Amino acid sequence: MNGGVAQRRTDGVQALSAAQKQFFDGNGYLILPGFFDAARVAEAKAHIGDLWADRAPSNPLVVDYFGPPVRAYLRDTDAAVRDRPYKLNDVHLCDKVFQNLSLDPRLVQVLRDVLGAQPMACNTLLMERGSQQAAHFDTFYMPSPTPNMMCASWIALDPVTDANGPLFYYPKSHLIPPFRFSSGGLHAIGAEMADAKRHMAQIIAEHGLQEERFYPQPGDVLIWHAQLLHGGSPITDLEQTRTSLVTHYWTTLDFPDPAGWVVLGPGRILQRRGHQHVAGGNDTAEVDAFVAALRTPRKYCDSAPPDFDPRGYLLRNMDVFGNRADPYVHYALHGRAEGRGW
Ligand SMILES: O=C(O)CCC(=O)C(=O)O
Ligand SMILES: [Fe+2]
Repeated sequence: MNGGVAQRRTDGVQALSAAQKQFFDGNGYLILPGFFDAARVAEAKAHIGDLWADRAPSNPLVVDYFGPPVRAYLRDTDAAVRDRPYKLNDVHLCDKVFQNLSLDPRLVQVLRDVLGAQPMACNTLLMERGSQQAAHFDTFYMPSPTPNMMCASWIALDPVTDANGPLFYYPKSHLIPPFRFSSGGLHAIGAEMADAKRHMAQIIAEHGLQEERFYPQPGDVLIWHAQLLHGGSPITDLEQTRTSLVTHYWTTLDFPDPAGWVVLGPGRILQRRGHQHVAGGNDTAEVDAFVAALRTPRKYCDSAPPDFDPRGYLLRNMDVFGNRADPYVHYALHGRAEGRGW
């Protein structure tokens, strides 16, 4: 694992050397030790309490936990949920402290080196405990329009041990041709997940992939490739927090229209999109407001069938609306091949 550790440069700039880039390309991940200092880590950790304390109706944050209910507004969620594994969605859309971690100026430089393009944060997950998530490819959930033009950063805000559910990953798994669903794409089709699971078990056995675990200190960062097989190990001690921020990045190559970006500063771009959807409210009104605010890149509007109805598409495919995906973009990239209607 040491080979994946990037050396810290003394000039304060952390862009990748040729050897580091080569390591990432060959192994599918890279570790950046001590990337964020203790003050940044302490600020972020303390700030989570502020997010939970904000009970105002205007707090848009949505939390997933092992329910029921599984998904709820943070403002409506019992504080006791904080003591169990949960994921806070897309805090980067509205919170400066976490935006500044996900899109730290030095981090985006590293990501640009890794991607060979301008990164654009598309999703974040803030957790205070391990995810215990089974092995997966992130492309099951959010494949970039152009394959492999995607990566993720995992920022440690706590020390990680075997007891608090370390991130695990299979080096070099990104080099194996990915599993394709019946659509021909990488986006998961629920009914075919059993086949995808068999595929993952098979490539682990056939390629002799060896699991590695990430045992960071606070402030360490791990970056992984779109197609790196990874997940969260089981937690054996729920008392130990494992605070971490995961950010997934696409690139502006896939979303070239600046109307779809929020620019925080040079090279610091996040995708312009809404928060996750909590079912049970007034879905129709929420879909209407979302559709009215769409700023779809022209090429996706032009590619839709003449009778395509974005509102009907979202109402019929609430999972798409749940991710606040642009209906035109989603249909062009996934929905058409998946046989989705409107
Ligand atoms: O932190 C973890 O346990 C896994 C997170 C993960 O796989 C992700 O957010 O893509
Ligand atoms: Fe993941």
